[in-house]
Amino acid sequence: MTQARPGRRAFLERSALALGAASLPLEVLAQTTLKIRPEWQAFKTTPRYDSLLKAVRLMKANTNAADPNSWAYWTSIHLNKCPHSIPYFLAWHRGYLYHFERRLRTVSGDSLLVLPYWDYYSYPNLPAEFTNPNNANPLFVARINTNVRPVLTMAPFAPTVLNFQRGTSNAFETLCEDAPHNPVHDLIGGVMATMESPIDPIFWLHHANIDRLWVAWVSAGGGRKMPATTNAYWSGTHVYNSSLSLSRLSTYSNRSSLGYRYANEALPTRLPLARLADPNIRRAQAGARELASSLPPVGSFRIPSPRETGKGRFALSGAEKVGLDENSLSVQLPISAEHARTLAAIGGNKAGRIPGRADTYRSVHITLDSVELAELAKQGGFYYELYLNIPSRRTALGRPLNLYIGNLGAFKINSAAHHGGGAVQLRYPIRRHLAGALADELSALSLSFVRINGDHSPRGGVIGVGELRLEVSTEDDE
Ligand SMILES: [Cu+2]
Repeated sequence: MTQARPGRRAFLERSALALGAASLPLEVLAQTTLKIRPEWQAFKTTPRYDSLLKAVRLMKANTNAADPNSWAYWTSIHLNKCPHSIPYFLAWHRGYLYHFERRLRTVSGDSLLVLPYWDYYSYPNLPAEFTNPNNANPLFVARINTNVRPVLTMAPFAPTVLNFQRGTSNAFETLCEDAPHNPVHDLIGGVMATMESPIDPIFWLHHANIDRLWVAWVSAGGGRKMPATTNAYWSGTHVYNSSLSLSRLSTYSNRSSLGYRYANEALPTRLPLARLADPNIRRAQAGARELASSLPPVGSFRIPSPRETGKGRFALSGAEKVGLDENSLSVQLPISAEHARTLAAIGGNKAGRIPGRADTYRSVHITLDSVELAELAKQGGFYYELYLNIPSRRTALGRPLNLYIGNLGAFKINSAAHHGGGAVQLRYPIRRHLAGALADELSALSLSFVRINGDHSPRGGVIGVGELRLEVSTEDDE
């Protein structure tokens, strides 16, 4: 299929502009038709399916990790360079998939081979071709769960999510990485829960789907906006290794620079049915009384003293040694009247003070410090949604506010451990306008870890949190 264009010359000029000189593949410049990446169910009925199997087989058989024709070469790029929880998550992976797809064509000898995507919003079960444990099946690896329905969310597609890049508020990139990206890694488990996730062939279809959701988000319009091509955001280069890179600007548009599109570029409009019946959703829709009585049980923990926890950071409340297992759990976060005033000030005029301290605090976070994974949990297969329970506040529908602040699973912990070295610390920002609401709670504020399981999730202790804290910070992150 050929996309209507102003003319071939204009296209070549635009492409030349968009691609960095160091990474100019001439065949891309010469390309005038868009390659179409299909959904797996359609892909597997085409001759391209055999080409993919052939490429994966050959690449897995090649044990020279320095050779781009080997499977290990692509895993080591992800292990060493992938940006998670930092800017360029989407754009970096777009370029990574682009280079990988070209390599699949080279290895298979099929110039028409494209990467398929796995649309789990339509087909929440891992495609059967990936789960057949036959030795000769190059798409099989050991995993924990095969159905990702419990972790899907519509949050990134909400009409209020209008910004793109991490670091802005209501940002698609931040939300989409948070979910569905992270929990799909987590729930499938096995290597997918680690930084070596590209070993699992489903990694590539998962990320093609994430890339597709980005394309769909842009084309949905409604005020959703990317940084302009002239924005400094697009200057510089994505680096994959010492000999592989791509200009950031060329990852702005899948069509005009990279020459591909997706068979379906519409945002999902609904969750698969089983998720609609999920018990956690019912809980969130309960009335005030039911909600209060159905919060996950409150554990009892030692409360650390309020104190400075780093430069410009102060812990108002918290809990020590929080252990997570197959059950959901709530942790109380009692706040002194003095510190409630600090929160109210942050919520009111963006500047909170603590008596006796010189700092001016501007943001609020939940910080999980010294997070550890039990040995059995390193392969994932589960995850937790984190909710701040603010019972005195009501949603637009009159329900008590359970504020989703993020999630926690093996993928995020493995990633932080790999990139950060040392003790793992994870931070969950709380929007400033809610700081005043936290201040109103004093003793009623709590944080819930809602455990989400698949069919074969591990039981027993999986995660240890050395200290959980409600912190204020001098950073202004909104
Ligand atoms: Cu990923």
